[in-house]
Amino acid sequence: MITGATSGIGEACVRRFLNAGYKVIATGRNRAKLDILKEEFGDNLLTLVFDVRDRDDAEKCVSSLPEDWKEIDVLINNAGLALGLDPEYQGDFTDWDTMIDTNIKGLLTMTRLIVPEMVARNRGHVINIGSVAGDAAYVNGNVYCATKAAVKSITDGLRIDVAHTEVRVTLLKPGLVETNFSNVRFHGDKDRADNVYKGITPLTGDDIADAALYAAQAPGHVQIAEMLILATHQANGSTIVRRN
Ligand code: NDP
Ligand code: 8X3
Repeated sequence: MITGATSGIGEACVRRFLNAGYKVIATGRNRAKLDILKEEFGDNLLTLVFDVRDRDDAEKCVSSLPEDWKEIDVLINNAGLALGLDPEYQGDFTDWDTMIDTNIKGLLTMTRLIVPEMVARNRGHVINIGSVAGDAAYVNGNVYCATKAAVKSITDGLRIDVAHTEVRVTLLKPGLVETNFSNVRFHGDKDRADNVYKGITPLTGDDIADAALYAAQAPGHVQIAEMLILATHQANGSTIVRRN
């Protein structure tokens, strides 16, 4: 099951896991995009339309899964976003709420809905998409960075809480990945979004999907706890060396 499967890293994960022979439950808000994926991939793909912030709807969708789709081997908690890049003292309340509700509470909702069945079966894997932004705050990153720091703590906490089982827990921390992320962050300001990736070869969604698949396909006794994946000219959340 992959959340936020309609774009970027999530969509790349859908393709990678399907091509590796998994059956995939793609979840997202964009029904039209999910329908296009369904048309492309057919019976090995099941789609669920819900917003991860809507707990009741998420629960309803998960419990509506057909019997032969109920055993989830891998949950990729990917749905998330940044909104704004402003000093904390000038931040937008609505943007803050949306980031916190999606990146933290949405991820927790999906974990709470899916992991009990993994624990009961003594098998499963949760892959959370954190970020280099969670390692340390960068200029004007404040609340987004905080949500990804929370994802790190939540992931570590889950790993502790399922350590008596065969369930594995992985945190992937990408750096700059060229997706729709910056368009969303800058509320559709394309020039500002394009600037984020100027002078550097950014990662792609496929690069992160490769890491997710590697973690999922590691032998059962191997738990890839955490991976920081950066473009070659990015050293951390703040240090990016760009070509002129
Ligand atoms: P995209 O904007 O391309 O994709 C984000 C996906 O999340 C979309 O499918 C979007 O759906 C979905 N989504 C957002 N909010 C919700 C919601 N409330 N309910 C359900 N789905 C939702 O960005 P990325 O692929 O880059 O982002 C994926 C994840 O990777 C995020 O968690 C992001 O923080 C993280 N990340 C991204 C990095 C980057 O540089 N791009 C680096 C590090 C981490 P919709 O189209 O409906 O909005
Ligand atoms: C996304 C990467 O550096 O834009 O989490 O925050 S960054």
